[in-house]
Amino acid sequence: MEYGKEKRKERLEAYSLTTFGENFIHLTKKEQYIALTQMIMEEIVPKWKESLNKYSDKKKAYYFSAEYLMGRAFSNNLINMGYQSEIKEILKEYEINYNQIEEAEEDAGLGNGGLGRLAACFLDSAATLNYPLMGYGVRYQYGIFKQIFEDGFQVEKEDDWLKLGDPWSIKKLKDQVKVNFADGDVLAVPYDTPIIGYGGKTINTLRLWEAHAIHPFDFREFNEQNYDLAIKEKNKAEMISKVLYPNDTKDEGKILRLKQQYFFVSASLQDLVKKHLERYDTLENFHQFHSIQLNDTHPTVAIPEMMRIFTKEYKMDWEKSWNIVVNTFAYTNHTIMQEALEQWPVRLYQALLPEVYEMIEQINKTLIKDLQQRGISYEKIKHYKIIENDSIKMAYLAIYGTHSTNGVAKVHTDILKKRELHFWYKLYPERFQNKTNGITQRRWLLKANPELAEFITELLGSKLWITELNQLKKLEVYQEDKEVLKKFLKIKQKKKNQLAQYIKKQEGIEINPYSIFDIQIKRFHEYKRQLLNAFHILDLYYRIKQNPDLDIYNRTFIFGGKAAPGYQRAKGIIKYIHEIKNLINNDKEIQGKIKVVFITNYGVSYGEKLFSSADISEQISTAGKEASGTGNMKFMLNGTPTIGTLDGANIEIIEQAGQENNFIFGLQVEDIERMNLTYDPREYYEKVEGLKRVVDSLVDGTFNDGGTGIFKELYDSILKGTSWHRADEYYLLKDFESYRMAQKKVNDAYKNCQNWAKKCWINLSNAGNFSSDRTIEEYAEEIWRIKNYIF
Ligand code: NBG
Repeated sequence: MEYGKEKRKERLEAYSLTTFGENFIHLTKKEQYIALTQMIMEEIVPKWKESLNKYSDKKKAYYFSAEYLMGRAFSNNLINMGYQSEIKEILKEYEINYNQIEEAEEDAGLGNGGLGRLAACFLDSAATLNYPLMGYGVRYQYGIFKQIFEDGFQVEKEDDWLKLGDPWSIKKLKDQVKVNFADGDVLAVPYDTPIIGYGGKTINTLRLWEAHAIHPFDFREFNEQNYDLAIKEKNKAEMISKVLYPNDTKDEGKILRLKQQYFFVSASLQDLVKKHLERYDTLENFHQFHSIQLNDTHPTVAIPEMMRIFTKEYKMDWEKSWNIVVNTFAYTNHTIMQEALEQWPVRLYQALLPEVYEMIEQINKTLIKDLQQRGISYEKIKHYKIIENDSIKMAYLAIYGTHSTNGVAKVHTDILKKRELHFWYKLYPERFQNKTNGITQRRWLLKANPELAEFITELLGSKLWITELNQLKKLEVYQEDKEVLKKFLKIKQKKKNQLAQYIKKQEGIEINPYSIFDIQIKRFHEYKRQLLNAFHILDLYYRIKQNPDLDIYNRTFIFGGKAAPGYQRAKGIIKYIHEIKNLINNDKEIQGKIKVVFITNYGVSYGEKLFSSADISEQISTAGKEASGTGNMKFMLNGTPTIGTLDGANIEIIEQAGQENNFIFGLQVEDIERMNLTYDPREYYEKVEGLKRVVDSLVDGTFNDGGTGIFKELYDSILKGTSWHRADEYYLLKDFESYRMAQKKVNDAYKNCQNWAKKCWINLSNAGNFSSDRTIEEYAEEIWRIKNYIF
């Protein structure tokens, strides 16, 4: 039963009064957002319960992830429930601006980048396709830090997203469990958030655990006037879910991080085991009802933990338990970057989780025995050991303890099989498979770009694309249709105007909405090569200075992204881009031909505005390094051509949309394999016209790094290298010339409006394959073996 408008207004006033003591109209925007959400939750919750009940006796899948980058829920939930237009009407009657309410919600930023956002897209797709998929994770009090800039340097501020509470989640005290650590037990308290599928038929759950002390207050210490001691246990316990580790593809070997991993994994497994036993009274059929996906190695401790629960707590024999474990778990690898392949020092595990460590030792022993029985030589066995040199290799544990290992794009999976995990692939070829990433069109088109969404629906005469993205292919027939392309360009212009206004408001920078919007938004990492983009911009600037008549179309270069707080080089690149920005934007001679913007605090909500208004998508990582990328897909879905390397999912994007509709440049994976040891960046530094000039800007006094020495360090990393990294590890200098040529092609192609629009259109029409609906379907059928129930 859905409420009518009058009933909704009545409930809204009731919540306003009981929560805030005022009528709705007198509340602040944030309070109005909360009252509205409470009112909406009142309608959602009964449907949610009903939905969960429907598949209570079916096999379900579980996503174990240390990160969920959900963004805002308000519009998304209204759209998926089908309530949005009526809520808009209600607000209109109050003369309240819908967008202001939307913007009052904090982003739920419980993730770093692609890995966490993928988890969010997966939840949306599974619910939409009526698959029973539940997410488990940590309810960090502080999400990914808020980024501000001081003199062009990144400064991190805490992200207090729960300041006013989170009206979308419900605390489930009755499901709290105890998690044991050698240095003291803690309570895990779950908060459930509804994950609403499009159309509202299926509502799944995201369960995030919050850490609490068992004895939060020590009265004896209090009476002794030892106030700090009185709350010592509370502080220590709560620290576990206090803050998300702000690392992306780099991992900190910290005790707290390990505690976080074990905390949510142990709580989630206890939760599942308890419920399973209540229903079936045995664990022997556990794998027939549960499929658990390990999102990267962060939750891999689930494997020994489940062995501990089965063999120690329930006295099941080892082999039987192992069989259930392997059949329950599956593992996704998200990177080949060495520093992100987690390894934990043995002593940490021994100190913190002695019983779990015992299990890992036992698993390692069994593995070695296994290998010996297969006749594998002692020499080779060394390559497989889970425990070696006093460290635990989590990726190996993840492959051995699961029935499926997947990469996230074809080329990435191939590299895993051929190189990084070759030994394991030889041992278990049947365990390896590819699952190319995807994104949800509900957020990244329907919500982010309602103007384009409406036009698509109009052309297709149906909304089917919202749940079947392959429908977009039917749009291809319009690729020569002048009227359609004109309308597309008009919509793009509208989005660009909106973004220009927003940037004016947020960043205080005026940009020309008719210039080419050239956008690179992603985490800052050397392999993603924001520095290559920066070098090209600076080169362009010098060329315009030399030749004011240089034939260029006005362009706005937009950057956004955060650097891990401890990643000095990435922070140096951010500062360098700010320096270039100041030089160019303050130079009157340039007359606005080019402009540089660094947007502050890039995240999901900012992304919605950026992806939909981009003219060109920068995907320029060193070939072989970006596992997949998902930003590339968001641009494509909004009709934006890519300038990029043949890396990650770019390769599959090109396969679908055609090389001629994108701008591909640079080394390929095989080229790099071949060059490897012979590459000398100095050769290019000397010989490529203009290159020396831009690289030298790092050290010749053109720019000021505030005395940190970081520019010199960047310069050395490119030309000299260090004892642990080769010079120009990411081939910036080698790829510079071909990048510049590709950029020239972008410039020339953009001048022909209709041809440009055609490229955009073909990209959009072929984005169907990159829906996370497709990805989820593959996981469900080929890994989880669960069914979607249409009730
Ligand atoms: C990231 C990769 C991206 C990929 C996302 C999602 C990690 C460890 N990996 O290329 O760098 O798109 O995962 O799979 O964050």
